[in-house]
Amino acid sequence: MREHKLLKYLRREILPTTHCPGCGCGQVLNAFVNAIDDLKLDPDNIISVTGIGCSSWITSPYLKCDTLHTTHGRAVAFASGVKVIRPDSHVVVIAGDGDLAAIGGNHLIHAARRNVGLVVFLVNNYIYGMTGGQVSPTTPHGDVTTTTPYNNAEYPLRIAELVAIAGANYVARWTTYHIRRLTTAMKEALQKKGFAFIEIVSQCPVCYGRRVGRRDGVAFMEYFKQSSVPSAKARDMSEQELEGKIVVGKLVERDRVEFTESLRKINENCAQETSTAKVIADGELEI
Ligand SMILES: Cc1ncc(C[n+]2csc(CCOP(=O)(O)OP(=O)(O)O)c2C)c(N)n1
Ligand code: SF4
Ligand SMILES: [Mg+2]
Repeated sequence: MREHKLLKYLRREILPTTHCPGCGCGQVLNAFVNAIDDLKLDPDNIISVTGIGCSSWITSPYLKCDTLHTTHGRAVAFASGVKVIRPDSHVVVIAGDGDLAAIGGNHLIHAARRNVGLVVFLVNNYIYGMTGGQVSPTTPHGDVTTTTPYNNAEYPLRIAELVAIAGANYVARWTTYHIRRLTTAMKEALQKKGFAFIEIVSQCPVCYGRRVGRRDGVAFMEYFKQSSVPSAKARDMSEQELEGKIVVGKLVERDRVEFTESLRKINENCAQETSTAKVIADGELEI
């Protein structure tokens, strides 16, 4: 029997995954593995860094590459360290909206500002899924969650726009409905130098969907299809018209110098200056 071409990228001994039926995490893994396969990337050259949450289980431990399952909110900080030592590897962070936009928000903003050469996939399911459905910084205004039982008084963070303003070289937003566009965007992000970020709007039917009347993955696919607006069209729409819409597409692409490349240049210059200084000092000693 012929084996599925993508199975070689997965640790089959621990499949099936822990994700609930209808969860978007499987779609994200599918898109990512397709992107790796299309680009013919060597998994030995990919280092996956995750935080804590259902989304952080997408690659760790299922993807057959080096995976670093870190602490909640700190995936970007760990990954930045990894990138400094392994600049030629694809260092990929996958984590949730709680992990990257709440507790880890400052790490995210400043890694984007520094333009560290990371690929970051933020899986935005609008909720803290793993811990039972608490409100997150991306939960829509007015939604009921376990910690906002009378509905959410806060307004959601437009996290992709924030990362774009912070200075990332590549920023896009897609949903799990746009699976082919998402795969293409992942390939673009993996090939981009500098900080590359994709907000992936995904579904948690169990902890979020049942509270807002979308009880399975199909209901979410219909919702994402109906609510999405291409970024080019959104530019001509007012804030009121964009209320409740999901703006999808590439938001930014630029070519600022990558952080670890700048660091290496500084180090090289310092090393040269130090050796020149040493020659002079030695010379003086000789005299
Ligand atoms: C320092 C710390 N604070 C809180 C927690 C508890 N905790 C674990 S996962 C999580 C939220 C997960 O939400 P998100 O990052 O959106 O991931 P999801 O499960 O929705 O994919 C929280 C609060 C923790 N493990 N560590
Ligand atoms: S709780 Fe939600 S996010 Fe977590 S695995 Fe289940 S459906 Fe997915
Ligand atoms: Mg979440």
